[in-house]
Amino acid sequence: TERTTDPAPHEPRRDAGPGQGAGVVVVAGALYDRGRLLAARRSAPVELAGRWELPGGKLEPGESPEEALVRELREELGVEVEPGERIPGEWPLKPGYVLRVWTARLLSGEPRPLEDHDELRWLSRHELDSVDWLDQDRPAVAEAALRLPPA
Ligand code: DCM
Repeated sequence: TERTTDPAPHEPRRDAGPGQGAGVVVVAGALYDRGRLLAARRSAPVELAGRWELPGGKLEPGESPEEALVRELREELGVEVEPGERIPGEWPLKPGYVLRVWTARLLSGEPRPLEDHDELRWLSRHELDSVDWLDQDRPAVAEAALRLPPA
């Protein structure tokens, strides 16, 4: 979820370079239900709108990544999830931002595009290439596909 105030004091300068830590961590969820993976189409900002992603958002101060994931998916999709394992790897976003992905299992609720998205789709393994994923999400989606539980 994009905050309207920019940037908060805990966030690094936009030109933070190597040796300045991970910068802003964005956590996203590979959310599974009955052998399918959830894909979410972004509605904003304009340069990302229409592209598909694993839903998530920025870590807030004091939060663990798992806590941030639970909060973001509650806010954006209206569901409760249980985080699982981290998908190995880390992918650069805009300067100073990195994407890290966890698997997650749907506990309750039916995902709805409440914030940041205008469409959601549950994709089975053979449907994963049917949407235009954000470039930075593609390696995570490939890894997530390897972990798709049976239907
Ligand atoms: N982002 C991304 N891939 C994701 C989730 C988020 O590239 N799976 C990017 C989009 C934004 C930033 O991370 O530039 C913060 O996301 P949000 O606006 O959802 O908080």
